[in-house]
Amino acid sequence: MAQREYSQKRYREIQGDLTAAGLRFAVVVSRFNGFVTERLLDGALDALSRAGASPEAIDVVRVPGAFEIPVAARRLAETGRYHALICLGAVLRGDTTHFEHVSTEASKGVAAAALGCGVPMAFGILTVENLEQAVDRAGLKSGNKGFEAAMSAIEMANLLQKVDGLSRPATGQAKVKKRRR
Ligand code: INI
Repeated sequence: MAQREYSQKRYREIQGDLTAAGLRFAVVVSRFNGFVTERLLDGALDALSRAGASPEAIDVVRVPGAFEIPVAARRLAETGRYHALICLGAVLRGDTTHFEHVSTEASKGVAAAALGCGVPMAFGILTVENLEQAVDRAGLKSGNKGFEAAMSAIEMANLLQKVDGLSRPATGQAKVKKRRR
């Protein structure tokens, strides 16, 4: 944790490193629009391996569609096995309002699952207008959102490990309820 000087103030900066060695991850990936989600998975696995995660520390879990990602992610997190999860899916707008329901529930569900169990869950679920936009974000023109999601998961896993290691001050303890683990 580096000490930085900024103007007159001194403070301690806490942020997560981008190393995955010694950490365990689950990647939850939906089969729907598999042409796109398999490329997101490739990107996520590339990021994890380049950051030093060992293959034994990565579980890939497949679900039917983006709607099913939150419940699987939550159940996986509750095992206590993983330092972070990476949620990958692709929701493409169609002719009906189905898109809105699936994308809203997937995003709200992942956020609620992460907050509910305190395990970081990176959001790598594309919500796009068409296949071209999806492919662009799955390794073509606009990078690979699976790779980016995995990097976020690595950073958050490291950050929360540091936060969990912070000590309480001897006096003047803040009145907060300790999270149950
Ligand atoms: N699931 C997706 O992952 N992407 C989509 O674009 C999509 N659309 O548009 O229908 C989709 N639907 C399936 C949904 O996620 C569930 O699997 C299904 O409703 C069963 O619960």
